[in-house]
Amino acid sequence: MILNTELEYKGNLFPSKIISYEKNLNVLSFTTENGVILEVTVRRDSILRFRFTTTGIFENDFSYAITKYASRGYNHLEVNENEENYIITTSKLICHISKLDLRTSIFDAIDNTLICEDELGFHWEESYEHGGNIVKMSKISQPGESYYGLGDKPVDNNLKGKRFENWVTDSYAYGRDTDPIYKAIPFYTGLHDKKSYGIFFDNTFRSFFDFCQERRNITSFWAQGGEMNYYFIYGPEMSDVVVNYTDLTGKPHELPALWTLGYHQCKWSYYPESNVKEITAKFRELQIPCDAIYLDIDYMEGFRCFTWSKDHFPDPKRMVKELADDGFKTIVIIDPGIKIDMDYSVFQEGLEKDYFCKRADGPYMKGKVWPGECYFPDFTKPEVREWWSNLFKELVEDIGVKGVWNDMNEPAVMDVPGKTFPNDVRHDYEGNPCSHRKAHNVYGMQMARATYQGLKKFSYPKRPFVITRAAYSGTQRYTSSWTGDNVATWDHLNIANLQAQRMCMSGFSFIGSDIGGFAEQPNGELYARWIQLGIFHPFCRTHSSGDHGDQEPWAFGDTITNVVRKFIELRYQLLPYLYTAFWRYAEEGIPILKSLVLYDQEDSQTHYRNDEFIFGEKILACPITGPNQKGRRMYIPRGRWYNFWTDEVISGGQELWVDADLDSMPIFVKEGAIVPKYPIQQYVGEKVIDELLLDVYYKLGKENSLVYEDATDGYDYIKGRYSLRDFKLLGKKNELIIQQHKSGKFITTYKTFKLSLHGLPFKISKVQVDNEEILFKDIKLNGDNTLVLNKEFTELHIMA
Ligand code: MIG
Repeated sequence: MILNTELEYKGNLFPSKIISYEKNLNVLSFTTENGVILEVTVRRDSILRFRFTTTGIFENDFSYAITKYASRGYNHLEVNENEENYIITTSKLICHISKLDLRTSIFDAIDNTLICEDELGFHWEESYEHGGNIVKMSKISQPGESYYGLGDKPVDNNLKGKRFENWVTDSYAYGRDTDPIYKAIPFYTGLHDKKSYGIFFDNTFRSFFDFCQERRNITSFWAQGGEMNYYFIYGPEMSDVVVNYTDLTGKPHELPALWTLGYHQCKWSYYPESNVKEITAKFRELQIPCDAIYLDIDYMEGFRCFTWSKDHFPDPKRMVKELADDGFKTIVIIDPGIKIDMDYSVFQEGLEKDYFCKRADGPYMKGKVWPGECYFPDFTKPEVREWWSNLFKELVEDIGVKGVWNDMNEPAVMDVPGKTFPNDVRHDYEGNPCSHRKAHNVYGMQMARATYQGLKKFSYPKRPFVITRAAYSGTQRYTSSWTGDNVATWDHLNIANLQAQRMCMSGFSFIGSDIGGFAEQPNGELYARWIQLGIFHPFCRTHSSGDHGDQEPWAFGDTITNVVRKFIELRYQLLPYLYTAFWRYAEEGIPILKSLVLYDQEDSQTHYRNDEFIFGEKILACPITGPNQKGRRMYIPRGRWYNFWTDEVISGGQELWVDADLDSMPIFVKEGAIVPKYPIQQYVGEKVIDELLLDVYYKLGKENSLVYEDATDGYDYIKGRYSLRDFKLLGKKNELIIQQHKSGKFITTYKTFKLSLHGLPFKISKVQVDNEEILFKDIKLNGDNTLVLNKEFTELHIMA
């Protein structure tokens, strides 16, 4: 009889010395005496994947995060060895792997700078309770190193000195430093010696990151199960790190329709129909642009997904059509919990087809959410996603809903410890059955993906639009997102700013906050300041819980209404500029918002900045973040910038006071920029664009600007029907030259550009278009330095 019930605690275990090495094309395997295998895959010259097993065998290699469209291929790969190390060399990196214990050090292949170095390196602890290992990694933090990324963490940009957890969690009224919250994006960027690299720890179990908190010079990450499986991504530019991470985990599968970049109005809840109509009518009456109106959970019958309340919305199809006729797209919420109700067809079908999640011993996973007791589809099973996607047929195809908003998909469960499923719940995980410990962080992602598949199918030939609250790395391929249940306080305006920037540097640019705050009520000033920030976020929506009063642009009196209108109008004017930034994101993975460190990492002043950010490529914005302010100090990054309101030119690389009364905010435009603008519209498509305004900011020297346009919706752009204008500006003392290179087959509705020349240092006396002098009367040159000319030019000379 065995009497000893004490477990043998072995503590941390480590790889021992390498006894064999094998190379299979770009996959290098190193096996140690104690049975650890390290597999290094050279994905690109700048991307190495490190994967460890302690059992002599790897599990099936499957990841929800990595996209099949990721680029692969490298220019150079060489493996050598000396007494201590194996040495892997690509054209960008040199990686040493210690023969003694598998520890790695990575160097820049060009100048040999040490970039990233293991401390203990890979180690593990056996998990008696669940089996498998707690997998761990520790690295030495280099002198002066800073850290960025990790998705939606509500903290200052630089993560140094802090520890974080990744476990997707419903976090009503979270605050600064609350952790974890809604998203799990286990990707960070390190920056030292003006060089930047990234680490993506592709492990969906509950994971942790410590940036020099526990020990001053050590950064570590670990997970409660699964494999030590991470990608090392080298820059040295931080923007390249983010671009490569985004390439690996995916760019949006299509551009969003232009209207999704307009202003959206939401509340929990607008109902019944008459209330919805009142709100939309008020937007038009007050001439405040708005493209989308939201229905929260009360539009349903007893919170049953895919149903409508007969009392509140007797004829949804008619209503949705009437709203559409007035330019409003209707967006509805869909949660994962399916009400246990034998008379409810969605429930019946899910039950019959065995689509609901079950506990380890067989019973269904039963949990309480809005509809009462529910079962939950297992979205990690492809067949279930297919079924779910088809449930949208009526909503989208027949009723005409234009977007779906997935909430509670962490998954959130009420009145239970942990606020989610218990750990033992089983999931299919794409044919790799596992417990909730492994599937939790991807559950919401897979729900949003299934919703996306439905929207894509039934919106066709238009583009789909989905919003999700929960996310794991890669979710950006399918959907946009918001930052969850924030609060109407000034600090939350700061948090929203940080979260949007952080999501953008974590590969997920289609992000915004509940403008004004979800919980509690803002005063007019806070709301106006938040709108000013919100118009620079890729997703721009006011939302509130509605318990604390109204939160529409007109809810705070005329002064505020006018400020709000002014900034939403600016958003609409800047739509072609934002759309171009989105196109660059979808095409190349370039984040739409750039924190100053991402914009100029060589300037160490940027490493701890939080408030200022670059919107697109050329606009610098900074919100006012407190009450009663008439301006603020802010850091202007290096280069020369035009004050957006006054055209005053200032030199960056310094902190400055900038005036900004309530009807203004600090906005600057990079010199040399050409910023495209549309006329103000009440909704996208209200007007036929008959002239493109180009704001041209003179610079002594060169600058490039892009303008991307297409049909604003649909898929023709994929077949080449887009219009891309590449402008090259060259400013001289007595001359301004603009060259235009046009590509794509889309023909824009307008025939002319209206150029507005800012900061021109001379009086115009001659204008030449494609080598021919043009008479002033033919170009409509005005005294205020605006000129109207045909959009087809390739070279324009404006001369003194
Ligand atoms: O338990 O649907 O974050 O945006 O309005 C609250 C009601 C559920 C949480 C979402 C919020 C939404 C609300 N939901």
